[in-house]
Amino acid sequence: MNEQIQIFTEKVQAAKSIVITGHKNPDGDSLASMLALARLIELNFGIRPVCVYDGNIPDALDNVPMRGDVRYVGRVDTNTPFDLAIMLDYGTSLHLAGALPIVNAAQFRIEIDHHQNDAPMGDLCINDTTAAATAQIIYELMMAAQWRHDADVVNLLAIGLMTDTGMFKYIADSRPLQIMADLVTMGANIRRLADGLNNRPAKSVQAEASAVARAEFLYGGRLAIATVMARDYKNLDGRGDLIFNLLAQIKGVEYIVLLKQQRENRTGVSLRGRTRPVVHIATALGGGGHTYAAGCVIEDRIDRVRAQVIELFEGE
Ligand SMILES: [Mn+2]
Repeated sequence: MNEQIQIFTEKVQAAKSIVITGHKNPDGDSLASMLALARLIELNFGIRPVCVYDGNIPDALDNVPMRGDVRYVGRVDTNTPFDLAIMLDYGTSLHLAGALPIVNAAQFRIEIDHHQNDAPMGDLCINDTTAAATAQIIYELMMAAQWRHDADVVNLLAIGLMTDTGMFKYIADSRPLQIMADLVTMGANIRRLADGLNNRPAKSVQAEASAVARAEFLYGGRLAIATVMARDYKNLDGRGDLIFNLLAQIKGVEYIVLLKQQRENRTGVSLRGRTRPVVHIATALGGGGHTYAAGCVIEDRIDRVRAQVIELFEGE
């Protein structure tokens, strides 16, 4: 990490303009990591990076510190290329979506990520697939480099860890808890931060609860399928986490599928496995993701996609 910090420092010091971006439709880790790193760079190098996103930011993240500092990609001047682009929590170039041209135009690229990525775009890669969140890698960088930080940085890193680990339910080792303990010592207030994430419009919670109420259960109750039709699709906040949270509480449910009718001929498929992998199913459908959380978008009608998905789960 020391050599990486040295290159990082040189590149940031040499840059007159810096852009930070992450995956489309930022989640808590992606958004909080961008803002935390931007603040760290401002505090330690005296230059203010521009944070850019594509897609939508969920209402649940409205209370995240510095939320107003992130700009929609369509509102960023792309005529002058940035000296340095930093990609965080992005997975693959595809997920950068509208921010990809900005990244491609930059003179130098640094990526910091915990996703598996077979084709990294960074000239410098600070990647760690064992990290529970990108916020965890930024914390490690901050400590190793002895960067100055403030309350916003501490709270942002805490939010990244809390959201990406499902409040520490999905951790593989004790490191995220050790880091969280440090962040609490530095002033992060878990209760206040967690409550700040409870910020969703009623219609959004109701749309997801209704999808749960209408869910179907197949293969002896091991596969739960929830469906959101086009009229309700706009009311989903982020990825429909509530749907997964509720269905995962049902005895015997092993796999959860969320089918989203984005348009007449376009269906989003999100897959979750409680203890068994689902990524191979997503891959078979032309998508990908994490071992237990994966998905894809298929240019086809929802009823046909539903039949295809059910068939793929036969034998699971
Ligand atoms: Mn992440």
